[in-house]
Amino acid sequence: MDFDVLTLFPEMFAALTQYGVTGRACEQRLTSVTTWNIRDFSEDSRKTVDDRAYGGGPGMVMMAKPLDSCLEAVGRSHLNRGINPGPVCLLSPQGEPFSQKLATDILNYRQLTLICGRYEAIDQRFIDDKVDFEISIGDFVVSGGELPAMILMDAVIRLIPGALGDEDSALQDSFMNGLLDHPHYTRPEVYGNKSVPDVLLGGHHAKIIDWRRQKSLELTFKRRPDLIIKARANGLLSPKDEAFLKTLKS
Ligand code: 4GS
Repeated sequence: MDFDVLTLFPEMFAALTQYGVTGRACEQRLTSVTTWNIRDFSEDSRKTVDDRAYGGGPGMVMMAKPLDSCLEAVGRSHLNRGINPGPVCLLSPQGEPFSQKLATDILNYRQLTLICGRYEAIDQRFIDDKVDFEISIGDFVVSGGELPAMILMDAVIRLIPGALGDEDSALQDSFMNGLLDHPHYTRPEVYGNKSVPDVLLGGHHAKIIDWRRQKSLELTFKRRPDLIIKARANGLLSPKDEAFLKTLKS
């Protein structure tokens, strides 16, 4: 899975490409992140990429032309290398809410181009003509699309087979089963006045699986009842799960 990223701050992506799991995936060529500086495609000597909004109001708007030219260069690079360009995605609060489900869907693309906005907004004509879909990382506003793009790529890259060590399979992650994660413990066995739950020390594998599942269900029921309803609708809750949930309601 290869990413092309249009941005005014390409240096920021070192945070993704040079550290931890995502850094290793880049090193191993399991993925590639190619950044394109939108400012390099500005037409004037001042390297302008934004202008005042028609109709007035505060904040600047990113001009369509530099974005268009930059995207065209990305397209040419794909053509030159004989690869099929995938869709163009804009990170914006107007997009579809990002989720583990979306991350697994995106993993199916060979290539994805991400547009990172800055300033107040992007000229709508560029969005209408060139953007295939918009994704939001949450109902809040950040100062640029770079962190949202990195969050999206991080969530996708760690799903690429071989990106995680064998022992921490992505399938074990919280949310792959539609529920919140259960609590985890490591050494020492007693910390302060608190001991690790007995069941985790007993070595009874089936009991441990059941305990973790119940803790997941309990926490999800308390904090995110919306996820319980979704998991039920998606057929992710067994009769045993439902029986346990009944004990929580009373
Ligand atoms: C988000 C978000 C965002 C919108 C970028 C205003 C600068 C900003 N992008 N999910 N212009 N939430 N973008 O806040 O994706």
